[in-house]
Amino acid sequence: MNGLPQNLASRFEAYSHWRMQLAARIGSLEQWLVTQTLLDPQSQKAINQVRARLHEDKLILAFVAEFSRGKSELINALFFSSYGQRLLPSSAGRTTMCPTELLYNPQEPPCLHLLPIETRKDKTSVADLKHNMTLWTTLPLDLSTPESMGQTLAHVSQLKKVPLDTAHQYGFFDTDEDASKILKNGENEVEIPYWRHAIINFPHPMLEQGLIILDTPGLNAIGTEPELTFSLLPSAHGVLYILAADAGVTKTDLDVWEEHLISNDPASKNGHIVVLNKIDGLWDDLKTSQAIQAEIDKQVLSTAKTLNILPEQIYPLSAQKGLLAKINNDQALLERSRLPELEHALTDRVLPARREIVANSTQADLTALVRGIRDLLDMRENGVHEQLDQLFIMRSKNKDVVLRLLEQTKEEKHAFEQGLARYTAMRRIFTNHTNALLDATDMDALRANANRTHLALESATQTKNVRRAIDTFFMTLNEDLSEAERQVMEIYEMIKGMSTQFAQEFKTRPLTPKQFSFDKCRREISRLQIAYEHRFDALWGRTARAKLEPMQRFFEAIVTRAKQVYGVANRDVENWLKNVMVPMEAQIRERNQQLHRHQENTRQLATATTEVEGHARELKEKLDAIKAQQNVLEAHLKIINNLLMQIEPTAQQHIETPTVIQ
Ligand SMILES: Nc1nc2c(ncn2[C@@H]2O[C@H](COP(=O)(O)OP(=O)(O)OP(=O)(O)O)[C@@H](O)[C@H]2O)c(=O)[nH]1
Ligand SMILES: [Mg+2]
Repeated sequence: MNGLPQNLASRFEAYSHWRMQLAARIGSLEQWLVTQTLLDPQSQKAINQVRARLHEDKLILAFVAEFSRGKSELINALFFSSYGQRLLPSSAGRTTMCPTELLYNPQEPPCLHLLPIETRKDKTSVADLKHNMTLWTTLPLDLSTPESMGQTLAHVSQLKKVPLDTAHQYGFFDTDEDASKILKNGENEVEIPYWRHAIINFPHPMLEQGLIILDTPGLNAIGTEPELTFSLLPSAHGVLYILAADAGVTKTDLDVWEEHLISNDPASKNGHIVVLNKIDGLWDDLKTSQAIQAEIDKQVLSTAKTLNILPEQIYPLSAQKGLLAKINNDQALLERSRLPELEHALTDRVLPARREIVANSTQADLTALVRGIRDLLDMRENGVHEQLDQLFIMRSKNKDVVLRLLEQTKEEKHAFEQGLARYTAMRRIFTNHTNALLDATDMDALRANANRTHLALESATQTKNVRRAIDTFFMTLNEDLSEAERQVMEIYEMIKGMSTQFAQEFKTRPLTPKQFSFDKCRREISRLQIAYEHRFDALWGRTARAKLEPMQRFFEAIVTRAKQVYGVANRDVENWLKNVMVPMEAQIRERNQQLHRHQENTRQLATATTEVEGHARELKEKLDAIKAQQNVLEAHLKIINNLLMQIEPTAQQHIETPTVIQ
């Protein structure tokens, strides 16, 4: 390294390259395992999933602030300066009127998808509507000129006038205070955003590699979609909160911070980066650069104090000058804009953190798989050793010994069959627990819980009843999770007991079944509950009585997120259930084949003992082949491990523990 930090784009490219390399290495391991018939269909599915996840990995960066702090300008400066002009509309006053996602999906031509605001009339969430693109308006994106692209993207600023009643139906101006503020001069129409959500499909190099940028409208905007708070922001890997040096930290800035960014979860706070934008407003030609610097430092300190964070978490910069400097290739201005310092923060904090998570989950999945294959090869090796021992005895050509051996293999087979019967009985109990487990976190149960809550909300006339209904919803979720955890524990203990017994009886290595935990799901649900409590007070603090429509929309956003969390938990638990028995089943299959081979060999040798020498040679060759397989497997794993442990040169030391496939 030459001491110069690489820029965001090249580091992001390096991250994508690392993912692709890892996926390719795992692909060659898979191919080799297939040629060696060491991969059962279930494990093949698992390894395929690991590869698919590496390919599809996304990094979501969200930009959050009160209106006009410069979110869109900052996105333009960070990612789109090469177009020589502003791509996303950025202007004084409210500009971005709907949450806007920038991403790239190669299956579609470049375009802008817009979801009409009218879809807010019914309760369907944006997440669900993403599966029904017929309701969206799609405009092609002409990449040939930045001007025409800019014109198309200007749609995210569109507004429309509707009667106040209609606005109410869409969830705008819900509170008494909001409604009294507008319609001052006798008008009966109000302006609302034309669109509810926008998705820009755009082949930008970083978006092609899996970056998703989420630009949001001024978050204190009246009628902000609760889904943004409950699902879009919590799924972001990095959240940038933007303040403007000219405005300072206003009451509404603080509202945004408190409602959308503060959570009691310290881990999520680490992903937040605070930007103090528009420092060019402090560039006074009559002041020395030291005096200007002192002024910026003072603002950073007071902002840190107000937000109760460390001053190091705040990046003072000028997005506008940064964009201008990049367009004009003006290095001095770029440095003065201090935009590169934010780029370094993103590369040094957000990227390595994501990489660490991806490395850890890949490692966890591979560890389980590899353990099964190692066990299988060990068992094969032991089996051949056993046969060689038998042969050794055979050499004595003592008829009694041979007969005893024949008897012994018969007994072994009988014992194995008894073990198999026990195993079959256990499978039935396993199925019962599995059903109880899947019932506990079933989507239908969640829907029923949500419907009960909706009914309770409809009959609630006071805020405290609304709160009680939603609290009950969360309590039921937590009870369901406790039941699911209990079932997981039962299943785990049962399999562990069975494999210990199996290992004792058949002298195999005892298997430790893969563990499963609902911790992630619990954390997400509790994060959702904290966000709900924050939002609830803010939303209903302003109204004396509970109102049904906004409340239902608010609650539906909570349900949407809970469904996503349950969806992930269900997928994970199903995968676990599918895979948890696989190593043991492989052991049983292998043991069965082994016994079969033993019996055959003994029988053959009992009749033609002269072939003993030739047979011993064959067995030794088999042993060599198994050893060679073990070596090739370890060589593959070494390469994968090296890739997993690869730490980027400028990454922070927080990747302390190397990931090793054990
Ligand atoms: N002087 C100065 N102006 C800036 C800077 N960054 C943004 N602006 C201006 O501030 C205004 C608002 O910027 P936007 O990017 O539209 O702000 P936003 O946060 O996206 O606002 P909404 O879309 O309304 O939520 C625009 O006129 C920008 O040109 C900056 O660093 N310095
Ligand atoms: Mg904007």
